[in-house]
Amino acid sequence: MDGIPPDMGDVSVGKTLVEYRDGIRVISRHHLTRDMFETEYLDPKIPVIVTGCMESWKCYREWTLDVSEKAKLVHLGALAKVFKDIRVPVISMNTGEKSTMLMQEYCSDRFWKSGTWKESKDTLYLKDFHFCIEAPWTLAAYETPEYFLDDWMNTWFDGDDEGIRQTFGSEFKKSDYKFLYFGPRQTSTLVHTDVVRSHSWSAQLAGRKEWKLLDPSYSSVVENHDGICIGESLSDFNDGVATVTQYPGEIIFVPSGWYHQVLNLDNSLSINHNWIDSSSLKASWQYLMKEYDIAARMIEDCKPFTSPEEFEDLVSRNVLQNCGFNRESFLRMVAYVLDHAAPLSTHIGKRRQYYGKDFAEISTL
Ligand SMILES: O=C(O)CCC(=O)C(=O)O
Ligand SMILES: [Fe+2]
Repeated sequence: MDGIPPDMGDVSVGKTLVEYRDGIRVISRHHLTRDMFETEYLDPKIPVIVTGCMESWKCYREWTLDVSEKAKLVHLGALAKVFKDIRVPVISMNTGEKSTMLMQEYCSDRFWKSGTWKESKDTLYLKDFHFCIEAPWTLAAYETPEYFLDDWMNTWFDGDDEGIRQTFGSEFKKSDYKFLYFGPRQTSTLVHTDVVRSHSWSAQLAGRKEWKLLDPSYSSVVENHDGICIGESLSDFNDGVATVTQYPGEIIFVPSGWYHQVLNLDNSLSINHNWIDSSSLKASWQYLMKEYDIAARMIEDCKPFTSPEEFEDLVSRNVLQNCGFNRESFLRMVAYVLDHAAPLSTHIGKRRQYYGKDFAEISTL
């Protein structure tokens, strides 16, 4: 039945009771400790769907309408009220063109009739909306589960205003890697990996999402020889691809380096964070270094007209533009997080120190 996850029965993996849904494990928060998440999913980079984390979230209760115990609809009126006259970024599914409009307008009967997107209108997907920055009161509307708390990117963006200003210039608007996605059914996101090979967690508030996840050992099917994504759709492949439906109340963990594409099966509302943690630091750094090589090759023609320093600077600026990080800002993030690390005695503090040393060896931090 629509909106209700199928009951696949329980399976034991090690000491844990899990359920398999189309090759992806589904596990309740009550059976998953932070330690287990690290050893079974985070460190080996295995995707997982976690249930039972969102029941107390205000946004899960108030920005949605209950249809049955598990099925939830997007509450257009509540969203219009919460975000009122804040401008939200939208992308046209027909042309790919990006624009902004007021949330009130996006939720209005200009686009919707009885909870359905009007067919006569170009389908617009509201995505990559920095809702915590634009509407800081929504920070209290949810709580990042403990599994995803070792978040170096958002710790740096939230905390080091001076470092951010020096990296991006004083014109730079405050930013972060916390997003709201809201789209009518059939809106989609094309195949990609997340920014600088970060992990992602995505919490489904209303409607269902279909995920296609590509095992990283098959990445070459969507990449050229430079490792740049050229594939338009994971639907063209079977090997290495898991296709799984995510239901309201579920959080999916998409590990660093996994290509994924997303289709909203219903009108869908979700919250997502991208994050780099201790264990993905090395992969992100290696990705960034590869981006330097690619950026340098792209502007090789400029070499005869620039000094080595100018050329380096140009490459670095292009990488910052393309990836949201360059070498300096990445190292600044690492130094900031290690300086402001959770107390060393804590588990996360220990992991940060451990992986921080490992990272120092490859990065000359
Ligand atoms: O929900 C979407 O459309 C895309 C989400 C995504 O790519 C992510 O959470 O990493
Ligand atoms: Fe993504």
